[in-house]
Amino acid sequence: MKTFFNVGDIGDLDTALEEAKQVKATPYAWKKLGENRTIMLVFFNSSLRTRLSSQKAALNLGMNPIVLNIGQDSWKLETQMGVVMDGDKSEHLKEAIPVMTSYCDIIGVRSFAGLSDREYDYNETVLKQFVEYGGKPVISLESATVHPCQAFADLITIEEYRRKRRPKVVLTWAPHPKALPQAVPDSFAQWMNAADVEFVITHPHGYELDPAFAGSARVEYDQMKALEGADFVYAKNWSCPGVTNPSQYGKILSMDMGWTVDDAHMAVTDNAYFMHCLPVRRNMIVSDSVIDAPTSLVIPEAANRVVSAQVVMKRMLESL
Ligand code: SN0
Repeated sequence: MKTFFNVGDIGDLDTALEEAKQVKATPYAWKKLGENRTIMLVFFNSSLRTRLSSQKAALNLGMNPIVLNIGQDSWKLETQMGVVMDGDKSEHLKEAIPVMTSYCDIIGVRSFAGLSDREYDYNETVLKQFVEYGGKPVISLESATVHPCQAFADLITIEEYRRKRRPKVVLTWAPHPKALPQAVPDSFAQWMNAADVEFVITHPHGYELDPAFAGSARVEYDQMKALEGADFVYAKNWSCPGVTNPSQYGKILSMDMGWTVDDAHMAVTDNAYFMHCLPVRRNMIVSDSVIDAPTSLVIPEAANRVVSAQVVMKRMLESL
């Protein structure tokens, strides 16, 4: 495996889920595979789970992880081509990437959407430069439009907790005080469309996800109707994807607190589990009562981030 960006990169999902089960049961069985191998984890943005679960997954495989926080520990990096570098950016990605990849066997990159230039974000401009100038396998640790390690962990969690062969999974938008990227809902939609589940997306008008990710998923604008009979409720805020109106890209269109997932919302589900990728703003996205209930999966979901990362790194090591 040379890249881990999209669901297609992992191949057959049943095989991947079976491998995840094995990795979870015997995490240290591949300690020799990563011997004398180095993974570099590069962060342009903050992280808690991604950083720690990626390091833990690498250590489980016997690899040496190196973490770099761009702009804090390193020079500030220029990511745009052809610019006069007379500002605060001291080094260009065109040099920084091949230098970093000369020190490692696999590279993971976190680079959030800037949310101002839709084309720049949706072309995955920064991530693609790591492929082009790095020459080593690349993992997206949340880039402009995808967060595949999260979506894979979400699928593993759904597989573990499902009580029906084909559960109903509802992705619901919820309010947030800051404009957030679309990477988490984009990837979640992409993976749920590929999985054997009944998938419904609900959000206020204007929040339509890019069709490349939403695919043929059912979109229901009435949140309560969408949640009826749900087995899994996956809450997430995202800013305007700019599908229907490109000039609104990255903007907050609604702060409607009626969309906060609370007991009244969960009451219409089939005793659904609650999921969120974290970090979560309590009593904005979800009420204390719902996230603190025994049906909340946020902690096991986060724990599965080690499992998803380890399967991906294992596959990459096997193909080096
Ligand atoms: C990120 C996002 O893409 O929504 C990371 C999620 C894994 N979330 C945030 O940036 C939340 C920031 C905040 O202040 O709540």
